[in-house]
Amino acid sequence: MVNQSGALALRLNDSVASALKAGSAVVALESTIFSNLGLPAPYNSEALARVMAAVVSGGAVPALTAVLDGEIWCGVTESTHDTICGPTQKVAYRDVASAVGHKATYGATTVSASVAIAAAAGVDVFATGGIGGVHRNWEQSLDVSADLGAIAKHQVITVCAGAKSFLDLPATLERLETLSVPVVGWRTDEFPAFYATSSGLPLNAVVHSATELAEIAQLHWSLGGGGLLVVNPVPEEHAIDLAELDEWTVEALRREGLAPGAQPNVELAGPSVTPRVLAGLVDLSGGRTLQANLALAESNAEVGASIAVALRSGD
Ligand code: PSU
Ligand code: MN
Repeated sequence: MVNQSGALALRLNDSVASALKAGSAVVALESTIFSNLGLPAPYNSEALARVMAAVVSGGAVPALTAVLDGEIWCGVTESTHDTICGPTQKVAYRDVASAVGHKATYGATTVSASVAIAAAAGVDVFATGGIGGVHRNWEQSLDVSADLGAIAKHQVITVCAGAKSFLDLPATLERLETLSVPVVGWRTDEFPAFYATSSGLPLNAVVHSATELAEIAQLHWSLGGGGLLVVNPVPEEHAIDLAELDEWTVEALRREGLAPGAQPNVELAGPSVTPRVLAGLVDLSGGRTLQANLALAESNAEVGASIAVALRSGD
């Protein structure tokens, strides 16, 4: 996968290749949320279609990342969408090289892998649902998502609805501060809690427009900064009350042996935690977290497209 000049060989579909060549707006997307590890079928295909359409209607080209047949893609072709929505292995940043080496049929990229691939392709905006972060009980498990380090490292703007609500949100914000990642509220001054519009945790940066955000990003980059995190709350009509969400979360974590004080379930440690807890929440909420997940992913794609467009017009 490394060409003769030593540069990484990335596969791009035609529309992404032309957009990058023309210097027009592109928004990278991850594949894990659309795979069997993210949303259950048939909602994953619906989510993929809605997210792609939202990027396009926002005036940008979607670039869905994945490892397919041992090749790294930034903008898979539409013919692979059924594969994308199917069974897979989770490929974080550290796993990309070995997935290529082992010629993985389908490796679903997480946030950490996607921002790295986006940066390598020259794409400066990435949209997802919720990022990984510091897990509750981190004192015992040391489980901190690689998403945070990758966001800090690459000059890519990540648009999300905050970090997944079953994480330790105050600790996640502390970690982002240590990593010097600006956390910018999209028309909000509180850190959103994924399915809930607000966590009660204050933010010190708020923007009301894509132009404003693009200016902050350019300045951060000219100071040698890495990624920025834009946090866009779930659309109001799908928002779930924080207290109710917290009850379900405690129960979903308990089911996985992850409640505070419980012995961690070693079998479930690491990358399989996120999919299992998300599935537990869908069950406990009677599907409401699923609808919220679709709506917030679509909304983040729209915001991402507007930022990608604003970054181009400021050039
Ligand atoms: N948020 C979701 N569903 C997901 C994820 C996040 O609603 O499937 C995935 C993303 O790909 C994210 C990853 O990068 O979980 C983080 O996993 P971990 O906590 O193992 O780093
Ligand atoms: Mn983890």
